[in-house]
Amino acid sequence: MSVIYALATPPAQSAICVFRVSGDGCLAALPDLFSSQLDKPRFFYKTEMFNNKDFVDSVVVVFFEGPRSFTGEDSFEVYAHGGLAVMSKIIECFDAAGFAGAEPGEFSKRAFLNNKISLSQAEAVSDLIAAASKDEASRASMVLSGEFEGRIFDFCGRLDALRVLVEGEIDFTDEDEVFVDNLSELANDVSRLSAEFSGFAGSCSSEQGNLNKPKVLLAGPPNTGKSSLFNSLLSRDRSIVSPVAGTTRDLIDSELVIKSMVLTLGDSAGVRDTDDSVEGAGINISFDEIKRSDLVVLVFDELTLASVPFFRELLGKQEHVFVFNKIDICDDRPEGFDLFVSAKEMDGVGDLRKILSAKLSPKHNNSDLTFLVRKRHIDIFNKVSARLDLVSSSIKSGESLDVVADNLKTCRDKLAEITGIKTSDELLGEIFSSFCIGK
Ligand SMILES: Nc1nc2c(ncn2[C@@H]2O[C@H](COP(=O)(O)OP(=O)(O)OP(=O)(O)O)[C@@H](O)[C@H]2O)c(=O)[nH]1
Ligand SMILES: [Mg+2]
Repeated sequence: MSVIYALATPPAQSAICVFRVSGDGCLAALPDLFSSQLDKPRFFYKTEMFNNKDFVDSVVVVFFEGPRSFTGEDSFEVYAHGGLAVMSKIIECFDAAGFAGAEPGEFSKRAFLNNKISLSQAEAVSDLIAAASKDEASRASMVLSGEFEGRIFDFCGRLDALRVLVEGEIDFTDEDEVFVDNLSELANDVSRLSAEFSGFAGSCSSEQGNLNKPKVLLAGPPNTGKSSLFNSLLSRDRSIVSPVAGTTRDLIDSELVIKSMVLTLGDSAGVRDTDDSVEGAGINISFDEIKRSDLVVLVFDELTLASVPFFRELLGKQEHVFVFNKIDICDDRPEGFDLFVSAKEMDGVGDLRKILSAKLSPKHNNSDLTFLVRKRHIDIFNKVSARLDLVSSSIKSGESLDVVADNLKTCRDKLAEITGIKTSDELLGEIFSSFCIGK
């Protein structure tokens, strides 16, 4: 295979950047590229990189001899200073050496083609990198560890055992040999397999990022400090704060991480009667968002207590937290509030985070989900489940065993597409093109 290279770290100024190079013959270029003699694979060498006698950077290099490398090919990695100019000098250097820029996912694709990892493991590498929460990362790791594939292989083995029985019965029907002596037992075996498979499929989810990401909305009357509290929770000035009532007109949202939970936090327009059509449109959005949110944080101050009953009625049974803000300028602690804070002084903001976490995590934990998989896997699971149901009903209704055998074969072939044992070039191209470059 040709020699490919890619920047494996983001193309942005940073302490270090890492380049990967892979492909047969790439190690022959090492003496021209680096000043030190690199003898041993898997050792880090501090050396200097040159582009045809022009100094490029002081770098660290490690090389791997295939098949003992990520891709299974000869490869090496360069750790350089993370400046944009350094990166472009290294790219020039690799271009001059005749290396080609890698396509997205090309390193993982080569690892798969060289049997270093399975297709689902290659996909899990990509998902692990994209994971936004600890939960997603651990579910992607479960796939990467091979556990997911072990389960698929187990189902394949059990399908094979059923196929041997059914196909044996078809092929040797005229002979004395008995493969299936009781059709209803066969139907039961298929039903059991189908139920277990559905249970397994239920422990997989393809949704990433949005998976159970709860929506929390800051709402209430104008000027109570919703945007100030929004910014305090995010620890940055994302929403405009001003003493003018009706500052926030649109819905503003951002991701907020509390412990290992990622949630969407929204800041909304303060609700009041208004003749301003733009503000009115914003207020309508606030009403809609209140209904769509998993938890509404109602923010009041001393001047807006009269509207508390209106909001209580509006929320009904919806999950909510009543917050009284601006305690730095008010000593009263009115009844009926869950929390007293000062967004300005960051007083009580930590307690609000704790309340959000406590109210949301029991409903939004994914402990029953084990594997983070791709949408294509879910599509395959649905097809396999439907076929298995068909198999058991066709046995029960006494249909020809040829139909049963055919459906079992389809299930088996579909499952093989998950691990990549039977996958078309077209599908491979589609899968790896969704990866990012350098992976
Ligand atoms: N003293 C004090 N002032 C606050 C506090 N929180 C917000 N304010 C002030 O209250 C005013 C309104 O704050 P915002 O955060 O814009 O209020 P809002 O609820 O988003 O207002 P609208 O978007 O107009 O509905 C600003 O002048 C803030 O500086 C606080 O904890 N203490
Ligand atoms: Mg606001």
